[in-house]
Amino acid sequence: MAILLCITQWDPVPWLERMRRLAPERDIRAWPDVGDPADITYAAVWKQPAGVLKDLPNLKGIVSLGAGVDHVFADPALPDVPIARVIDADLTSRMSEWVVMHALIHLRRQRLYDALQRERLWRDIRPAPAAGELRVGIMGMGVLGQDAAAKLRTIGFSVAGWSRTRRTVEGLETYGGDALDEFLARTDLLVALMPLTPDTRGILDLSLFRRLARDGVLGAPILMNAGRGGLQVEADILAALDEGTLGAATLDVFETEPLPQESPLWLHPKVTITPHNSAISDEDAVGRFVLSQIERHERGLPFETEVDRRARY
Ligand code: NDP
Ligand code: OXD
Repeated sequence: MAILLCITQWDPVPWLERMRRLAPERDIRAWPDVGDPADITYAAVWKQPAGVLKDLPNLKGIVSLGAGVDHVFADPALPDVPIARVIDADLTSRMSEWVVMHALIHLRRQRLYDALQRERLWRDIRPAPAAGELRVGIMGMGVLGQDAAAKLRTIGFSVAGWSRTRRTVEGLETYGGDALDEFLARTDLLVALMPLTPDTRGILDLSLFRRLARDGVLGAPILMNAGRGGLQVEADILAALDEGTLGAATLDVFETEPLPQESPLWLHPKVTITPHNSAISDEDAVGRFVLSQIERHERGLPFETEVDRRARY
């Protein structure tokens, strides 16, 4: 009975040390040092190489080391065992910090004030709308979307949410999958917090941007994406910014990560970039969560955060 950490694109060494420290009684290994594949009963993964998990004959479950599981499903030879993902209060809270901070930066036009400061210019930009005049629309009303919505509402933003199935959230305007146009038409600041699935890939494209509200207080609608880079068509974001369909974009995730040096997004004056760290996690908390899910499963209970294999999130 061993746990295999199967990690690429992050340094696996600190994860191996962390998991061994958190569960010293356990046999924990890190790919590619699998040992006897028959020993492995659980895998904790971040972007596992395709085909590695299918060679573990006694695998009983897979736990994503992140909230998203698109990286798990990218493996065409994924074994048919339950898959869990991370839900962690610290991660959720940090994502909401990112959403609230960047929503306020747009509302208060902080990027313009940064530019004025560099020119030593003392200028008051008007109009200066109040939070309640900015209609924020959150695409993806799951764990992250709902927390961000609640925190934005506390500040006074006018918030609505869109999800596959319509959610009922007290005090919040909500829309279901078939009401996308209605949702977009009332949205000045679009926040994408959706998983990457076959249904959502490329959803943030020019045709969608053109359906956003055109009568907002900031002049042109704004895009913020912290879900996954695969949701967005970067060429369309650039085209939308250049034709004025979008007024600005704040992006934490990208089609290719790290964002290639030659990407025009880097130096675009209307683009703000963060390096896929909007929800930097407390890694010990994530490690403890992963171990708690494995312990549950060993006791014969289902994972608390098992994902739907058909929906892929
Ligand atoms: P949840 O599974 O809790 O919520 C996902 C939401 O997206 C649900 O409301 C769901 O609808 C909605 N959704 C899924 N597919 C569709 C669709 N086709 N059309 C409309 N709505 C859809 O996920 P979380 O909130 O925990 O996380 C969301 C994503 O955020 C993760 O999958 C991950 O990609 C990303 N993430 C990014 C991080 C970063 O650092 N940038 C950190 C952590 C997560 P319904 O309610 O009907 O199920
Ligand atoms: C996640 C992420 O999915 O960090 O948790 O992107």
